[in-house]
Amino acid sequence: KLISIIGMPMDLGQGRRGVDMGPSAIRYAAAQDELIRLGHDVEDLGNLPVPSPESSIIENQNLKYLKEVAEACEQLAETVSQVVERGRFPLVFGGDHSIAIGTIAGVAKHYKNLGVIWYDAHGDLNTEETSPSGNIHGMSLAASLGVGHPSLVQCGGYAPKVRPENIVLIGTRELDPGEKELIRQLGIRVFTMHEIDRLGMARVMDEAIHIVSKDTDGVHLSLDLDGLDPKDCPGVGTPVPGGISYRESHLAMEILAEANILTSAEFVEVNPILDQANQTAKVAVALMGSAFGKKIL
Ligand code: DIR
Ligand code: MN
Ligand code: MN
Ligand code: MN
Repeated sequence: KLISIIGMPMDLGQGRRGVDMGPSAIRYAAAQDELIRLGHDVEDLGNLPVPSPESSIIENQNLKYLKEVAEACEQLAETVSQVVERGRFPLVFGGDHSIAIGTIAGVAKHYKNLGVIWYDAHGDLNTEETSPSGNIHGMSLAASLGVGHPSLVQCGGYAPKVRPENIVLIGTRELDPGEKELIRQLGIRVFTMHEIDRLGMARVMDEAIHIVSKDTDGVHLSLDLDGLDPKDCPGVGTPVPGGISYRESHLAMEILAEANILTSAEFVEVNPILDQANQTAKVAVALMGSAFGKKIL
């Protein structure tokens, strides 16, 4: 594959400092070398500019740093779109999960129907009205579905980016009341930890792949490292116990690589300040390896 790495040092979408260093941590864990070893052509476009909290102000406690997040996502959408136009695979390093608004905006305009895999402990299906935190990283999937504030929903100048029937959530274990309501309303397929425990990851991935590739012409993987168990990925801002294991996650990525359906991906929420010796970034890179074709034999 022809892969273009884009770093998005965003920490305005949530409340804990340090996730802006996620792209550096992932690069330090040698992501590019790993992908080159697997035979891919890899270019790194560097980081896009994102304002720091010190140079920004919170105007609305229910939509923190709305203007800054929306502007940065517009830039990301433009950069991602250019990568797709050049026939390359956009691989975005976060940064908090608010950046998915930009990544998906940049990708989705090149597809009639984009499938999305949301690998996360959370649903990220909040809006200004339902969010208990006002943090935009908990609203990015809703915005991509066309639900939420116009500055987020209209990223890239069009909406919606994805249809509810073409997305799956995997690893879900913490949902706010408004998110549960939206899931019911839109009929979104959610593979919670319960389904992973009961069916096993192999069956969950088979079903998930069926859903995101049915009547779609592209599939985006949005992987929040807090989808994994905090024992394996301690360097995340909102850890939730009882998560997907390291092995299950490798299996999930290997099954995705076999299905060969991915057309873009992002790895988000790596926070080196909260991490133990860059373990979470190393897991991100190991999972990228599997997603891009690494096999044991
Ligand atoms: C919570 C946390 N549902 C919120 N969301 C997180 O603030 O909306 N998403 N951590 O990854
Ligand atoms: Mn998330
Ligand atoms: Mn999460
Ligand atoms: Mn479909």
